[in-house]
Amino acid sequence: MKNIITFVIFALIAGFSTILSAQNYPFELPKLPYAYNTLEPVIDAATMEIHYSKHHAAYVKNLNAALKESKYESYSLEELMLYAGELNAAIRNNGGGHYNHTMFWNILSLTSPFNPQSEVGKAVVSTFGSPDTLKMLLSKAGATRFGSGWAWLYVTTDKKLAVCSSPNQDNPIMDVSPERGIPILGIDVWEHAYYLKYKNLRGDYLTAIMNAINWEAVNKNYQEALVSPLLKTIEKETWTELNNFHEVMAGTFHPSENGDLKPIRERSGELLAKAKALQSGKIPASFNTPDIKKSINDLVTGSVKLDQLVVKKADDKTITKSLSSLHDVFHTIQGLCRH
Ligand code: MN3
Repeated sequence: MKNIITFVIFALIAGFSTILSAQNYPFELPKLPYAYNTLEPVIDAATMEIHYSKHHAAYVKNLNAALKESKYESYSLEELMLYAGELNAAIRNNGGGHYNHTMFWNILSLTSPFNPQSEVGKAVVSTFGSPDTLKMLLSKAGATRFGSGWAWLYVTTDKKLAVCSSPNQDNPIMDVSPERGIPILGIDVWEHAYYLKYKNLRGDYLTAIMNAINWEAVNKNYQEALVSPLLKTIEKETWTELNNFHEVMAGTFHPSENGDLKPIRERSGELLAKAKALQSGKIPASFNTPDIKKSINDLVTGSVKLDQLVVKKADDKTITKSLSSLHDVFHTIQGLCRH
């Protein structure tokens, strides 16, 4: 019975989550939620038609071609964003293009004004002071992005609102982005988004489009981002001290599984130093629990013991056992490795 209830709750949550997170290969061009001329005069019908039916369609087609028979065929669109740093340029650029444009069509409207009573409205006012200040910051981010790219309003891992821009088809979900979080409003500043109507005047396009934001859709994106498991994943992936410990753990434990104890005999002191740094560093909010704190303390205790065994030149079997139990403790924090 409990399993059934859990399943039903999970299915409900999954059903409410964004369309994007459910997407998998082969990806499809989503239906445009309005006619090509709906956003006139801010975006003219010709620009909208070319942007959607040529540019976005090409991203989807090229993404599928690049993914075909690659090891990334099984990745969701969000997973492709998360691990963009290891993707080839075709998957990264076309995957980003598909993700970003799918959001872009949905956050535009001439009939959904800013609502200070909405959840995102309250957050915008408390973060930026007013919607006009936010619009100014977004316009500035878009105007100062050299070449092609995007301006973003996104939810940080601390669940705050922030503004940034990205080059090409990158976005803040990507591990290659200096600013990390979940985008809830993205403005395309590629020339193909405005050149037919605004020519070289990107600033005029930005001023106009700030008054064509679908704030109801942004509010929905905001509320979904706050509870998204993706946000917690990004939070963990940006936990520097954990990543540093992981790097030494992976570089010593995996060779030991194949009987090679040289790496741990050389790096046990380094592993201990990384464990201590993890203990004294800031724990991200979602991970700041008594269980995780205990595991981190256990990591330090275990690393001290392991380092002492290495110093005393203990035999391979003893070292392997100590490292293996340390690895088990690590995974109560880290979760399962992706590789
Ligand atoms: Mn575009």
